[in-house]
Amino acid sequence: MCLHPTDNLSRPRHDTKPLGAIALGIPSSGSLETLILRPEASVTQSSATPLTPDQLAQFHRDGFAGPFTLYSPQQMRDSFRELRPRLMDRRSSIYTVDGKVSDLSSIANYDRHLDVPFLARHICQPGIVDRLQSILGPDILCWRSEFFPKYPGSPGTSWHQASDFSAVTASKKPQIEWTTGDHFRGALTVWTAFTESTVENGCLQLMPGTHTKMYYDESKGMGYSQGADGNSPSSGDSRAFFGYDYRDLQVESEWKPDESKALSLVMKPGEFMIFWSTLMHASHPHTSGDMRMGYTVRYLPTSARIFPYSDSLEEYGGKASLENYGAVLVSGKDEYGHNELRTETTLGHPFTTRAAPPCAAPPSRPA
Ligand SMILES: O=C(O)CCC(=O)C(=O)O
Repeated sequence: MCLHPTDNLSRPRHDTKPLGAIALGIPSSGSLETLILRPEASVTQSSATPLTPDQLAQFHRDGFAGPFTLYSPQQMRDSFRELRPRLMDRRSSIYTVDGKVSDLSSIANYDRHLDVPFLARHICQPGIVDRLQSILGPDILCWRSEFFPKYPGSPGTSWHQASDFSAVTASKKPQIEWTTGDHFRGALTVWTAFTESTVENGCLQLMPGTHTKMYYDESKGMGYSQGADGNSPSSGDSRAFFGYDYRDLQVESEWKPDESKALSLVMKPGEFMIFWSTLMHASHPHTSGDMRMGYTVRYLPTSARIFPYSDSLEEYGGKASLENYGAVLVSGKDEYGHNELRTETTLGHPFTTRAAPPCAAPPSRPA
């Protein structure tokens, strides 16, 4: 029998917030990862931090788990201060357009874990990967990472769901495909607060329990238009989706997201949430002073196919070749061989693959 270590830390506290939202302000569990500031430290030796049975049950019911603490606020602030100038240097990034780095679109924010050492370590952090093992089983790939900055005056991110991520692509082809059971959809998203994340600076919002039904039909596709508006929530505040309008995908044209069910995830720097990309999610507009930075990493089981139909990315008004792209094996083994893998960054920093737990949970997801 496989026993999970007892987690004696409390579940998130739910506080009432304006707009009918709920703030999750308390880090719920998990030991602090203290290895992040040591450049080549081996992280495979740290003790396991799987989801507890209660957290896993809540994850299946609600489609999310967390927040969990990965770095202390001070570690995160220090790391992000060092990281910001490094992010501006895209010479080693894998995406280029016509010989130049694609810096005009959101593609420029993609997959910097493939060149930036801090991010290369981040995607493999045991505090993240152990919890993903509880959901996906032992064999896990990092598909993609992306930054979601919000600056003062930025609109909120529109409510949306993503299953195969085809809606934003010019080809309208799925970017990912599950091969093991048609009830699996989407990617597991790990959203880490690299700064304070508050209602005022645009924190993430989630709608519990919406991950098992798609309210958007990605096969309809959306046209890209810089500055396009997004779906307007009942509060009437400003929302957009980086040049796309998710209302174009609505299965029912008159439907509106029921924001009375939304949670607002107030998080400290260094905390993270895990949620299905098929969970309805959004963020508040930024109405205060300091920028908010979220870093999203998307994970899949090794059985999934990544970019099965394309050798380039064309979305968000940009286009870039995938010739240098590779998924990263963050846990276990890849017995499928469906995808190109990268074992090190473009600068030669090796990725750390977490060993499968002795009693690995099978991939699990309610139909
Ligand atoms: O941070 C945001 O505003 C949106 C994040 C998001 O859509 C995602 O992580 O998938």
